[in-house]
Amino acid sequence: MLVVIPRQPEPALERGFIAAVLAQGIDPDDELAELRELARTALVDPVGEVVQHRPRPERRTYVGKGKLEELKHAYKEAGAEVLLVDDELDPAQQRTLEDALQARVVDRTQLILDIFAQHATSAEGKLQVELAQLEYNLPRMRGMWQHLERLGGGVGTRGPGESQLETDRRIARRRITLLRRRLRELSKQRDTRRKGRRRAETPTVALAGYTNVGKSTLLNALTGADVSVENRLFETLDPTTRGFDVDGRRYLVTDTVGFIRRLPTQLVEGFAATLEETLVADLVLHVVDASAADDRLDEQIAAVNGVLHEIGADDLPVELVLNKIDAVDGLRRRRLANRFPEALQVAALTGYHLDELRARIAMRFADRFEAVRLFLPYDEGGKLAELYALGAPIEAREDTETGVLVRARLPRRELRRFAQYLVAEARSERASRAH
Ligand SMILES: Nc1nc2c(ncn2[C@@H]2O[C@H](COP(=O)(O)OP(=O)(O)OP(=O)(O)O)[C@@H](O)[C@H]2O)c(=O)[nH]1
Ligand SMILES: [Mg+2]
Repeated sequence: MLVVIPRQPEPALERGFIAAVLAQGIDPDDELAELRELARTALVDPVGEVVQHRPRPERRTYVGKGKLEELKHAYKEAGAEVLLVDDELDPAQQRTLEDALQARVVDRTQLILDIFAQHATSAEGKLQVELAQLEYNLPRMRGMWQHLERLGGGVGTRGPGESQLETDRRIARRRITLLRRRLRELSKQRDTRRKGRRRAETPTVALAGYTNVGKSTLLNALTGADVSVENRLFETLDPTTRGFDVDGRRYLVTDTVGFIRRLPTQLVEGFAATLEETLVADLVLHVVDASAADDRLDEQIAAVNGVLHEIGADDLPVELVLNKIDAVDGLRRRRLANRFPEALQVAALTGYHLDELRARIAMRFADRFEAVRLFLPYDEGGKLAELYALGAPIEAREDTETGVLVRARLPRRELRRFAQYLVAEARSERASRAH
């Protein structure tokens, strides 16, 4: 029998209205483009905007008293269902706006937290998001309850001598402690995996960059991985590591969470463990979207450098990679080449210049290894195992009667350990015969 499965309807978009307070001289279009992008990623359709220019947000009403009236009006006119605010609100501002508009108010931090919650797939990612959400909510709990009390809502059952608010906070704090502990354990496990890679001396490259610049696409293209790629923000939350080979040498590439300007502090902390993957890399590929307008490009580069600094990764060697170059015309390519003469122009999507990128990566590590010939006698069998344990690529291996002759690339700092087994190129034949 034929069973017809109805197609999943496209998720309906909520109608969102944007409110932003901007300092004089800032172009609202530029500034709000990102918030609109965030909104769409969170399945909210931005249907209107009110922008207030003032040096800083007003303490109680955020937009200022006079502007609040205009906002109320415009919000209603637009038939919006939720108000999105381009800042992190304090609880009092949030309450004032909710009351005035009789609407749900979501600030920038909460919006980003929601997106992270939607996109978290691994157990660790989910724990990190939950921790960040609790940390965001904890100082706001008082506000929540006061809100209900003022509206005459019930406050539930309380333990003796304890208000509902205190109970909830206690539960939340306990959960935060638990989540932190669990995340520390997971981070330790990752450490162990990482140490394994260290021991193998496999060069590790971390992809860092603003969200949606094409990091995952690049990982896939370089290594044949199949990490999810979407034209939306924060598609990737969990680090993925895959390898590729150049001339028989293996290189590992790690793709991590994308950065954003003003990344909520709760997330920097929550995702510090994930970002550590960037920290322990030998080389950072700072991927940028070459098709972005000049000032957005500058802003994104600055934001990424800021986060790299914050996690203590700013002394790592960095290669700038201009991705999406296929979406850029010849003139702009030349201008970019002038501005960033060192940077490789690539297109992860079409594969353009990826061999060059692989070669560039290999070059950065070239001086780390030395090509050697070793003769390892059978009666010192342990040495051969040691050599393999290094993970150094064995380029050739020949078994003779008395031992094994290998051609390998050794990490420089391991050379001494094998010094007595070194054989010169020309002597190798003789050496193997003599043994
Ligand atoms: N034209 C063009 N588009 C690209 C290129 N590389 C990636 N894209 C597109 O850019 C969008 C984002 O790509 P992702 O690989 O998901 O970007 P990301 O940096 O991993 O993004 P997050 O994980 O969200 O931080 C997708 O629509 C890709 O198809 C490229 O070289 N050229
Ligand atoms: Mg990604």
